[in-house]
Amino acid sequence: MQIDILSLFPQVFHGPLSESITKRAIERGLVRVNLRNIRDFTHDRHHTVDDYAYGGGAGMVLKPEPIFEAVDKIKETTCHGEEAEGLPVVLLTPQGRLFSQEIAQELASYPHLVLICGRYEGVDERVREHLATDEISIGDYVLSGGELAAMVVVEAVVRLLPGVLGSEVSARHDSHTTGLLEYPQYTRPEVYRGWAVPEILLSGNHAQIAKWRREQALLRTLKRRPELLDTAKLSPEERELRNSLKP
Ligand code: JD8
Repeated sequence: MQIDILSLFPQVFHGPLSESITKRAIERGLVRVNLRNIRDFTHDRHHTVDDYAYGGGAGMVLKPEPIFEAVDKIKETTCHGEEAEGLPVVLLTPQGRLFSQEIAQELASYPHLVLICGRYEGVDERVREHLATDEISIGDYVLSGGELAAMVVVEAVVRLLPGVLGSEVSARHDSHTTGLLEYPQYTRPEVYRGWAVPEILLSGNHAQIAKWRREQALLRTLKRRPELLDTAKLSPEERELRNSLKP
């Protein structure tokens, strides 16, 4: 997969991209990430990327020309014929659809992805209307620009690409797409500051351990994120139990 990221601050991506899973995925050629500075697509002496908002108001708006030209360049230089047509061009914006694991899966299915990061008061509306094919928000809180949101999207998508996670982890993940929160996990020491690991986990009884973990996941989900149980994969007994507790 190829991911092109347009930003006024492309340097900020180097840290996250050069660690851990994303780093390995890039090294192994499973994903290629191109960082492009929107400022490089200006033509005036001052490399102007923003301007005042028509109609007035505080703050600056990103001009459309450099962003359109950057995407044109990506389409020219990396698309072999028909591919440019269906190329997803994602604008990160507080007004986008709320990012989720489902959207990550959808994005991971494309061979090529373009992410546009705005700054200041956002981008000229014509970018949204005539260039972006999709708008995504990572949550209802205010960021200063789209960069951190794009990093979240990249990390969530890259993890899903074939070969990125080890087969063991991805198999666990598959079976774990239960829609429940995770069960509590422990490692050594067996007792830390007087706090002991639950005895069941030391029993070696794998059927009992699996049962305990499932219960813990269900109870935790019920307590913290009850709405997840509406769509979680539950056994008939679990569904019955849940309905008796909260109809
Ligand atoms: C892009 C500029 C700054 C600040 C108007 C739009 C995403 N979940 C999210 N929260 N915030 C953003 C986000 C914020 C952005 C830009 C994404 C470009 N800003 C804000 C206040 C007023 N702009 C986001 N995805």
